[in-house]
Amino acid sequence: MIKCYSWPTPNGIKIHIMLEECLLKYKVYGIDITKGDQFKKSFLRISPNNKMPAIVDEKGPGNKHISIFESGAILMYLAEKTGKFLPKLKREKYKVIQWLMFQMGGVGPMLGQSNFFNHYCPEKIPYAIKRYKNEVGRIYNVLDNQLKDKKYIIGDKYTIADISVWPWIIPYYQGQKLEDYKYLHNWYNNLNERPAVKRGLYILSKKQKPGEEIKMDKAAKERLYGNTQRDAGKMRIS
Ligand SMILES: N[C@@H](CCC(=O)N[C@@H](CS)C(=O)NCC(=O)O)C(=O)O
Repeated sequence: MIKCYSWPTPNGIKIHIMLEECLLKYKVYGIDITKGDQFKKSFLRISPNNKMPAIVDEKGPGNKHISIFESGAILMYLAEKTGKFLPKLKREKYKVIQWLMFQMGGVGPMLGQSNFFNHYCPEKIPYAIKRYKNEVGRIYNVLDNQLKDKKYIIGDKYTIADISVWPWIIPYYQGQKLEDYKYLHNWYNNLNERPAVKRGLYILSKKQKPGEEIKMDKAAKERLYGNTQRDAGKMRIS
């Protein structure tokens, strides 16, 4: 049994989709990041970065318990555990890994900042909004180019690269007109039809609807963007 500690944001949704695609046995525990669940000691023990998602696999390598944080690492782990969505041949495998890293180091952080300055920042800072809108536009163009004449990001195989990027393109998170990016748009719609993607999107959706702005009061904003966030990095866990 895999325990998945998560919340329905793009980084959480990736893992929900992967668990469904692999038909794994799992249980989801909601980590409500607006309420501060990510700072609880029990969670920091498995995710010292105070961010969800994280997983615990009771049957990890050597049939021993393992915990993993960082959604890219979790996707790689689940892919290797099941032998799905990550090719074995090195040349193909590294094609997937480079796009997965592009998602982790580019798509996620840049779209995340764009969302912050557009939706959650208490001040409207035009320069920051424009800077991230341009960066998101650049990333969309990179993906659109890559997907030209391809069904999936690396070609004809659906992989964890697709699974990692897809939830970030859900309307609202993008702040762009998806129709302006023909190939990315087609790819998005194509994946949206996958039954496991539909099931993955449903997970925890009663608590937070995917694609909708996260409701945050003043205390939640302080936890996520204020001194609580900075000081969380210092929390010692034993
Ligand atoms: N690089 C991390 C990012 C995870 C992340 O940013 N999670 C956010 C929600 S999408 C979170 O847990 N935020 C809580 C906090 O910042 O305290 C991953 O991909 O797993």
